[in-house]
Amino acid sequence: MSYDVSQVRRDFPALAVEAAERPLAYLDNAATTQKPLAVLEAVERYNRTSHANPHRGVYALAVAATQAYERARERVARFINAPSPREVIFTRNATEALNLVAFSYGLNNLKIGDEIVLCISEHHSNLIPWQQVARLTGASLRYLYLDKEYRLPWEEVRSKITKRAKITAIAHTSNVLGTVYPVAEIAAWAHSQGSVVVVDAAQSVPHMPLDVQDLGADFLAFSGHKIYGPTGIGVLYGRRELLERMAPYQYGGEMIEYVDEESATFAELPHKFEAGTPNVEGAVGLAAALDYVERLGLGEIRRHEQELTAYALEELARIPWVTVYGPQNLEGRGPVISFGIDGCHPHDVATILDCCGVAVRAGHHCAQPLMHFLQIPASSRASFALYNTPAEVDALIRSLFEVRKWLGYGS
Ligand code: C6P
Repeated sequence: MSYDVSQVRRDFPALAVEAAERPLAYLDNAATTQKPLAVLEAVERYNRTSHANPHRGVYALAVAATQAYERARERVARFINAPSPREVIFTRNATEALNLVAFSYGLNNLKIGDEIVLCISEHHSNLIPWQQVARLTGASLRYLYLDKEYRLPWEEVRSKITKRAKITAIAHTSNVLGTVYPVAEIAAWAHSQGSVVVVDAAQSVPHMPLDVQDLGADFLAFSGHKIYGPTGIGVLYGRRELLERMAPYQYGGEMIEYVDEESATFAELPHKFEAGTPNVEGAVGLAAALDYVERLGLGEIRRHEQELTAYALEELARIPWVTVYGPQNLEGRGPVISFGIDGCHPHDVATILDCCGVAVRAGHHCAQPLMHFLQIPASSRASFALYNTPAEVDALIRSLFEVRKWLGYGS
């Protein structure tokens, strides 16, 4: 059966919301996605029937909570093809997962003379933790720069990831440009130089099948709320051998083995990295979201989102006062389109689009070094998800003409 987007939309109650007296065109999915009924119901069911503090009680309800939480971990492991659920650590979000790697692995394994290699398009969450760790250890940062087509030249990879590189931390997909970086090839090269590879998959995991083993990721991070799950739950995958050597990131309840007045020993993986009462309902919701996405099929989702992206790029290319910041064709790009409109500030663009019932994000998108590199202060950004439609692309394009009119241009 072909992908039926109108059927899919019925699964998402939030899409029925109106804006400016018309159906809202929600095109801010790179920021966060809406949740299907399957997720809302799974969270409610858990709270109604199985909620207790996991891993602590021996009574039946606590066992049910523990099982729900650990089943969710197994679900995540299967989704990303992690060799073991022990390599899946639940965090608050991708940001916390990346901080965990930076401060638990990076801080203890870097020294003066070592290099941390990042791409210039990194989100602040995969950049500032490394800046801080570099400051604390004396390691230095090295950036991979992009070409005029917003792609990463292989020469940059080859010349910058050298034997000095101890960590290569790169987003799979840029949240601004939509560029999908060839992570498997980069990881193979980085490993040949002796570097550990950290993949920020926040913007790729909702849009393509992802396999941590095929990618060659030593660590991989993503957030539940960008893949139709709840906020407040994220994932860090880490290779067991590395996680086992790492110190805990936070200290407290349930991450210990034995404690006396002066010292403590720590629990096995993954609990060593999950101090305090975890977000069980978040994990349950995330597992339901992954089930939902797999039921639709990531291949089908990707095809649908690529059609929308191709259509939007084609329409935007026809408008002389629009500049798209990102690859112009579908090859190696995701469903995120940043753009500028001549003579209009991106915040004005987003505000007027809101008056037309179109939700997009404007600003630096937590990627200020990229903005400096592109020599722009900000951009507007439309980003698509599995439930968006060509009619919503039309609404965006139509409304851009309104923006120009409101701001005093003829067309
Ligand atoms: N980008 C955006 O609108 P958190 O906030 O922890 O869930 O995700 C952080 C993050 C990390 N990496 C990338 C590539 C991201 O895009 C994001 C979040 C959102 O672009 C919010 S700033």
